[in-house]
Amino acid sequence: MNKKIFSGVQPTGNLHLGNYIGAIKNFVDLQNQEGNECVYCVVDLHAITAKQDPIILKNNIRETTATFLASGIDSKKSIIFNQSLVPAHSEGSWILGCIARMGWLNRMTQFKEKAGKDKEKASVGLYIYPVLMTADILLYDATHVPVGEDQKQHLELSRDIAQKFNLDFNAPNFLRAPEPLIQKNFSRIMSLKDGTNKMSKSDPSDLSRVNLTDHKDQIMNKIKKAKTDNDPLPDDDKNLSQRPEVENLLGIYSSLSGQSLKNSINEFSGKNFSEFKEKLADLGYIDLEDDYCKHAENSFDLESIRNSSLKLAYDSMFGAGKNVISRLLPETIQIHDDDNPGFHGQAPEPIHRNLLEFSELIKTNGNIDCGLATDGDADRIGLYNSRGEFI
Ligand code: AQP
Repeated sequence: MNKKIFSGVQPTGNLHLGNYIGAIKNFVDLQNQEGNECVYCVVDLHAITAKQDPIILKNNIRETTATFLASGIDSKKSIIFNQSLVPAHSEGSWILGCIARMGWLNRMTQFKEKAGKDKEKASVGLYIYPVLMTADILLYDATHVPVGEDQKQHLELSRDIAQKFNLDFNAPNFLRAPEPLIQKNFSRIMSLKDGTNKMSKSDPSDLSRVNLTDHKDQIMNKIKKAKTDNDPLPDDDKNLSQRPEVENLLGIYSSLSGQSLKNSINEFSGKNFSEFKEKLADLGYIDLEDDYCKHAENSFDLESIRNSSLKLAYDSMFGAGKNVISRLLPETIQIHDDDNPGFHGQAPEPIHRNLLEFSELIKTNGNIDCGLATDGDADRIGLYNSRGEFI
């Protein structure tokens, strides 16, 4: 079966080995499988659930896109854009927020972890983050969502929301419940400083993670300083769960070398940590640097990829009558044409008006050399003709 893939990454800082092993490596593999249709989104609306400096955020959107490209995501094969340029994500999130139940959201462990002890001070956005994520996925009628293990619970929530919507409105299969695609092994990479915490962009210590843009010597230094314990490297996997840091390092090694944990243990049994760490640091250097710099420096390329992808993203939502958002609202408020029960009429003031207008514009200008683009400050979206003029 051809898969329709959707996934996103927050532009909250440098992407790290956890993002790479848990998600991006998988994005590239899926993109390269014949017949798959992939949408990879830089989810900037998710990023603002925590306070962001707008200038740094803008820069991070660029850097995340450059890292996507340098990691092997190909803009000719996959759709790449940033979420805030497609208003349907926020619109869908509101509608689906009216379907999701408080009790469901109260169970989300990521909110508990990120909000910490003082959850009264966390943003409402952080609390409803999984609803926005549900909208992201359902908008594109995605069949599969590649994510790290930490997002599994959110994916289950997306399925619950889709199923409740279909049930509430007696619309079987109207929204598709997506399947998570989670690596079987090493799907949760932990911090280099604490094997019980996941590797994360927002960890204040840069020594806790290997950034995909780190130089070789930086990686060597971080791996050398990575926490281990006083026991030797194990000769079997028994008791590894009592040694989370060692288990994590061996897991990273296994994942990057494409071998089982058992084989990695055999490879290093009886050897000392310095030898193991040296080999791990070699593998941990994913050679993105040249490609990354090339993409990061060429902001014109990034803009044009985003702009051409945006059109594809809209097309993908509108493709084959699958425009979920334009049907969500009529479905929700149950506007039916009695003579034709299969047809759902339009809401009087459809909140998806912008989207429809854009779609019409794109269709009517289909033969003209133009595309969706932003103005110079990337704050406004519209149609440009081939001379770079707003039309
Ligand atoms: N440590 C991890 N191990 C495996 N997979 C991971 N992912 C993130 N961290 C790990 C996966 O990477 C994808 C993108 O994640 P994200 O950036 O959207 O959000 P996140 O999960 O919250 O990642 P971070 O690094 O922890 O970001 P911050 O610090 O900003 O919250 C997802 O598929 C995720 O599962």
